[in-house]
Amino acid sequence: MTSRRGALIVLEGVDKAGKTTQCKKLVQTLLESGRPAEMMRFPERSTKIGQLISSYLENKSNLEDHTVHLLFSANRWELVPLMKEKLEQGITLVVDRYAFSGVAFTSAKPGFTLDWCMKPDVGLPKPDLVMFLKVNPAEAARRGHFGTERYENCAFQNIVLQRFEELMMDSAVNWQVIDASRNIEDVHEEIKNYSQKVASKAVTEPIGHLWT
Ligand code: Z5A
Repeated sequence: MTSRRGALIVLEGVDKAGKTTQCKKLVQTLLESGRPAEMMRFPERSTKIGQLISSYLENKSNLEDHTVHLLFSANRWELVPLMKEKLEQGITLVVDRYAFSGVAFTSAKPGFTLDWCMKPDVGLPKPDLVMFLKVNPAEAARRGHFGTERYENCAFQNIVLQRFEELMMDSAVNWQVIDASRNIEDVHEEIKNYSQKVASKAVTEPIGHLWT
């Protein structure tokens, strides 16, 4: 590993919280400040596993609940060599959803514990920072109606939010809750400040292992 690695920064949040908008703006700002940065997203729908997931999310196919959970996790693991390579090259990765979404969404289904859902993602590269974009459901609804993809309904999203809140109680992960109900620029300003601090600190630290 080079002595100056990139940081692993994750944005999580409820539906329509503005994750994608903010990931793109953050990458742009980091690049403008002279820091190599790239965006990644999960699910990464371009791989073979990602295509199975995409078809499931679009309600074009059905998959058993445990099976799809493991596929979401496998979709992250298949990208780990690339993620590590980039981080070690000094590239900061800004990631739109990660293992936390995986756990929050599956554990919102009946019969799944948080503990079981976390297991397949144990040992993934640990984010240096996870920002949770918090916006109340009424505000999110004003940003656009739910689409036709699986999970896009209010009742399910409320349970997902509760699961995220349980995950955020883990002090071993560097969580920051961001009030995402403000305008895009104000939200970006706060995200930028947290990210710049963490990116400077991460350069000399080894990449950690999630939930170990
Ligand atoms: N899933 C899972 O089950 N297991 C897993 O392991 C993983 C995911 C990783 C697909 O996710 C589904 O996969 C997702 C979780 C599940 N299911 N759901 N629901 P996805 O990432 O492909 O799609 P998405 O996460 O549903 O996108 P999103 O949540 O709908 O959007 P967003 O990225 O948070 O927001 P946005 O696209 O940036 O913005 C939405 C709109 O709001 C847009 O018009 C913006 O211009 C506007 N916007 C953004 N910010 C603001 C502010 N601050 N004010 C006003 N308007 C704003």
